[in-house]
Amino acid sequence: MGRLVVVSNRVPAPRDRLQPAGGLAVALRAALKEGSCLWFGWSGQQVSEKEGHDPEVSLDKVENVTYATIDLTHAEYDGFYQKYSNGILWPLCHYRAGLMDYDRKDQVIYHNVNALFARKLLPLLQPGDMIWIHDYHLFPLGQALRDLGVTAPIGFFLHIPFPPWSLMRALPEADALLRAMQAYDVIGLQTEDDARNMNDGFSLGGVKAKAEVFPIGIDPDSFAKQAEDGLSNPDVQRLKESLRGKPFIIGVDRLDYSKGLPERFKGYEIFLERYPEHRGKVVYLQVTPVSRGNVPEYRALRRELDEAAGRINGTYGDFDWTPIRYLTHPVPRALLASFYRLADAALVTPLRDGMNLVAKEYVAAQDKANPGVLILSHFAGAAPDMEAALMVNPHDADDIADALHKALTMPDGERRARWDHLEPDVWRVTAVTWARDFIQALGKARLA
Ligand code: GDG
Repeated sequence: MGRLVVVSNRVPAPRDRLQPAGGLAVALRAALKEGSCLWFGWSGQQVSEKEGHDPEVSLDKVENVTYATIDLTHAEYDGFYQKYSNGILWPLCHYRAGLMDYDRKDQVIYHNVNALFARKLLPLLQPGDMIWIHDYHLFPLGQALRDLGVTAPIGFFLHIPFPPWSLMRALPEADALLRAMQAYDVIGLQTEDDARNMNDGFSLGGVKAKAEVFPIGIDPDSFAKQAEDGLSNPDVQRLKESLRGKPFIIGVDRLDYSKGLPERFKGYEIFLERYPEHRGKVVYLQVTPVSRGNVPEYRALRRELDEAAGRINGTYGDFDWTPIRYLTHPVPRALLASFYRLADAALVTPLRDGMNLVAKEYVAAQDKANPGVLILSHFAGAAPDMEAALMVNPHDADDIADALHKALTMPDGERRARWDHLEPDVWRVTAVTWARDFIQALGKARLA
């Protein structure tokens, strides 16, 4: 097998390179035990504008992976990352055209940065390489590389949803973006719906390209082990003691409007109102690390959630009981796994989500003799394979409230039966099978 070249907006920070913390890094490490790999992307650093900005590539080799990164200027970061990727493509792909803040200037910067990535990557390429590009920041990168004469197989994977074409067309350059996707030999999406939507776009535009489904997963064995091993950690013990045997609900989401958090808080509020027997007992821990804090919608969401958590705690709380424990900073991964294991129920209620790995992590972390209940949105990419969860419509706070009551009063037999149905898929579709299947498809494209 030739060398794999991975391109994503961000590459793991130096401190995460020896011990990859999760996701893509873990999947690639497992899939690439033997081969070598180049991982190219933005360093995460912004530098001041200089005349004729031409960033240097900085290289760092850790085991079989060479990390190659470039800095972006403030203007590139703003136009490419904040505005076009996260202020336009992200809301649109999550079916929220109304939140799109479109400006043609940002589109130009987006394409310039994609062209810059192509130019900086080109001299690093070797004969026999396969290139795997990730996510919406880099839709046109394949075409930009082809424009420079690259003939290697190039694949693209979209981690987030792809909406129906009638909605995607709200993007002024939607047709052009899809035409550029012809540069890819393999296009991967998370779900059948996403692939169908993109293929509809291709066929309506008379474009020759095909999207296929490569669902992403986690590393369930190591996650399960982490969850169990972590139980003796003093911080996990501290959480356990603070619960004093009371029912415990967990939610873990980046602070993002796609995750359905205001609706979820409202659902919890209705639950406390409608089922007073849980008052003074149940504890709901919501871990919501702040992300993209400079994008206005995210700042507004944070204010809304601060207010809702304050209102719920103020209204229902007591001097010895806090209904919501709401954190806006991250919790270390080793603790999080064991927190899931202690939780009687998990709330995973995105309005739209490419996959949602938290749902899979929660299932993997459970004690099979006494598993907790997953409450899952119909609109997570994970939903079609996890219908044994308590499925909810995340827009319907009453539905969430009733599901919470049902989860906390569910007979043991039903809880175990539901988990028994969920478990096999979490172990069948993993980060490793995802990366392996995609890389195999790309390898075949080379031979075709
Ligand atoms: C995108 C797509 C798709 C969260 N808080 C903490 C923490 N996390 C970890 C979770 C999980 C990861 O972050 C989040 O993954 P998700 O899949 O849930 O969501 P996105 O970040 O939106 O990811 C998504 C994914 O890409 C992969 O293709 O599934 O649909 O939107 O692993 O555990 N980890 C730690 N502390 C936290 O406070 N350590």
